[in-house]
Amino acid sequence: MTVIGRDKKWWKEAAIYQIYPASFCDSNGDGIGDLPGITSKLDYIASLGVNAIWVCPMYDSPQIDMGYDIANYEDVYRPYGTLEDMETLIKETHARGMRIMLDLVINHTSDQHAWFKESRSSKDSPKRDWYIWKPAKYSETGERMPPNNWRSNFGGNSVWEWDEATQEYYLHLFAVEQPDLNWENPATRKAIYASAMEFWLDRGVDGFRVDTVNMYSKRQDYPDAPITDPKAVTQPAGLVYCNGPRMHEFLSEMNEILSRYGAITVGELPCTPDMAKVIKYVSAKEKQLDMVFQFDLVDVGFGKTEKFETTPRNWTLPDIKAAVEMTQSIIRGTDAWTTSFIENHDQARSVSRFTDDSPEFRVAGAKLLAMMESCLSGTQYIYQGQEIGCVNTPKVGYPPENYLDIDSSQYYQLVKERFGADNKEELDRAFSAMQHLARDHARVPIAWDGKAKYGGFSEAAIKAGKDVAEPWMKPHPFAGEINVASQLDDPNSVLAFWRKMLAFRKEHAAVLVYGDYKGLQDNNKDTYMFVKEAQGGSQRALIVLNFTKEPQTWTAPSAAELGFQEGDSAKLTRVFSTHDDRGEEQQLQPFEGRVFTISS
Ligand code: TEU
Ligand code: CA
Repeated sequence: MTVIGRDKKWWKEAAIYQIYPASFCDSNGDGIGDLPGITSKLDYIASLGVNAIWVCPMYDSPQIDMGYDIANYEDVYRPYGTLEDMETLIKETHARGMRIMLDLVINHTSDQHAWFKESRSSKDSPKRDWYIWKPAKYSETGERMPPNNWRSNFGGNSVWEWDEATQEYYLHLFAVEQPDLNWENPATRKAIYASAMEFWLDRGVDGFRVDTVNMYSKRQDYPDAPITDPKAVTQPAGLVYCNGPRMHEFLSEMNEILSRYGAITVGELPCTPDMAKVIKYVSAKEKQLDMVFQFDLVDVGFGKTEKFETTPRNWTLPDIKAAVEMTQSIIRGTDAWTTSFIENHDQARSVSRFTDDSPEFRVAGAKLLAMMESCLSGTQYIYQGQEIGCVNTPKVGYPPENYLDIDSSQYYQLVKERFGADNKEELDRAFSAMQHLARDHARVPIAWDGKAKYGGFSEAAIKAGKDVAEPWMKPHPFAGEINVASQLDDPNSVLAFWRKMLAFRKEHAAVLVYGDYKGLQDNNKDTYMFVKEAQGGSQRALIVLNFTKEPQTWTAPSAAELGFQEGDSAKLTRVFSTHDDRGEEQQLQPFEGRVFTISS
């Protein structure tokens, strides 16, 4: 294991806390989270030991895709607050020594954005080519057909929408209401940079999470995607439209602006299984992005051509190990940087997906995953609610009608259309998949106080004696059991564990944040073991994680596996555990995790 020169940077060592405005904290009792709500929780966030926040889209939007459909980059969605509230949030975040990142959504806008309204107004509009318009194709029998077979990210339909008025199709890789911008036009790019980036950089934001960062450049011949789902008309096309020919040229252009402000970036990088391609985005010398989110780990258990076409827990531990290897390996022997995360607003709760969320095991499961995530190299991200071990909403007591996200509701609709609204078996199969994987689970309002109305989502308004509205999404049926208030002073809580874990990670940054990763016993289906090694081999750690609800015996790896010469003796010293009682040396309790230092 050799580590090449790895520059230290504040953002590499940072833990970054992701906030979903609609569901974080409601200050005025209208049932919708808002900016003053976020500001009111900054002390809580800082107390976790995080260094920055990333706020999901809070821009003016019709909310077809919860703000990822932006109508105006330079204004705030009114129910969340005003520009002034944003200024306060930025100022107050900085006052607590934290940085603030915003979501940069520039592959597409809302169809309500002034640019698109102008673009669709006529074929001669000066902004016509700010979006991607194409004439129809016709079949032999004269039937109108879209330009190619690409499937949109939501539902199963085409990425092309026919515009009656101007008799052309426009491209939307996501919802119909999210038309893709045309990055080929330099004037469009300039306007995007000014409106979406510089406007906010000038107001003091410290960086961006860059949405769908590899989709801006499209192959200009718009080829059909290969047929991988023969029963459907449209085909999954991510591998065709991601990482297009001019991607790196566009990112260099963006980087010129971002670097003037010293802004940091983390790009969302779907559909990029080729590690050489990933490295090109995050190698320091390429000056593109500081880091990316790869999808290997969060996609574990997804259906092959459609994420919901699967059954709960359709994975084995070696799949998780292989996924982690993908994201950890990109820094080995390179000048690239990586990220460590297991949840975000597009993912169901990790405790439910990867451990066991029954009352007996969910606390241990949450701590186990916290330990895994915190011992991996790269910049660490924590999603709101992860720190209290939130779990998915259950099947009983949280019916499909409560799922509001466009991704899951369109899928459920599709199943109804395909199999009939009375096909109980198919609908139940779809519901099971949603209960396991829907994005909705991440978007359920945070329970601040299990004893208060609606889980205390609007606690400030309640305290002020206001009559509060029911949250925009139904509260979690387990809000009474899993909430912030009950964990704040409990030393055994998931919350208390996260605080200790993050402090431990900082203390051992050389090995845990900056070290090289090596997986051991990759075929073991029950226990996950990996070694971390600091630059030059000066420090080493062994992490041992029991991913089952049974006790597991484990055998210490050989000296060679631990990075020593054959025949050397390697001493293991236990320095951190998920469980307080030490238990037996060679036996792990259900979902127990341990960290050892390794010395000669
Ligand atoms: O996500 C893009 C993305 O590729 C996926 O994670 C997407 O959510 C998935 O294909 C749906 O199953 C980003 C945002 O994170 C997401 O919330 C937005 O919906 C999407 O872009 C469109 O802006
Ligand atoms: Ca509100």
